[in-house]
Amino acid sequence: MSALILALDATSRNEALAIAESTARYIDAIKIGYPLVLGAGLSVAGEIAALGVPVIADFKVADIPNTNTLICDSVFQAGCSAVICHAFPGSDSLAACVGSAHDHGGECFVVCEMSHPGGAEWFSGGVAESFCMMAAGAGADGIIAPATRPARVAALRELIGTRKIYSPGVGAQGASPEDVKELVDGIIVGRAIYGAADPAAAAAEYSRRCR
Ligand code: 3DU
Repeated sequence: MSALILALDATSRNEALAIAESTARYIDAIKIGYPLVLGAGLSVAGEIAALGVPVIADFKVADIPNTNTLICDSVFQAGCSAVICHAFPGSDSLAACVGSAHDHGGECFVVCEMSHPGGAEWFSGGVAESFCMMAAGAGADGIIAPATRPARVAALRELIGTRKIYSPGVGAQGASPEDVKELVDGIIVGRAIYGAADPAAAAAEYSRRCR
């Protein structure tokens, strides 16, 4: 049983808010990122949060510690509840993201392994495990792991223990909720919901399948 997180990668404010409103009752959080924020501005985060849905900022933050702090502080001041960052810039950069999140009463999630085919080229084979240990060491609230590779999610679950795992790759990337719903805390679905003819009906169906 898993939560359902909508990856709202629509690029217009009005479309995004309409989808957020119509799907809100079926989803547990909305993940926003560059596609929406570059089109609509960061203030859209607060507008979505005002609907009563927690907002996760997927900026895959990956810079020096000071810049990471500036980015994450902006994200939380805009009304987001969580931020997603990369581990590869190092433990000090990661600590800056976790520190900002916790200073604002929010959460920080760390990308450990990506869900697209190219994600297996680099992240698998020990790197993801290292990132997972870095995430735990930094006090992160959870990690991002690929629904497209359930065996890898299971391996990372062994390392991350009871911290949360959010998992993208369901729907357009080919994975099903049933592949990982017993392993993860949240399933991230984007195009299969926001790109559906009836996003609310699609969200209702994914919600049913995540439970
Ligand atoms: O493929 P979808 O349309 O369901 O969208 C997946 C979302 O999750 C999208 O926002 C993408 O940027 C994000 N994501 C991954 O797909 C894979 C990752 O490893 C991390 C984030």
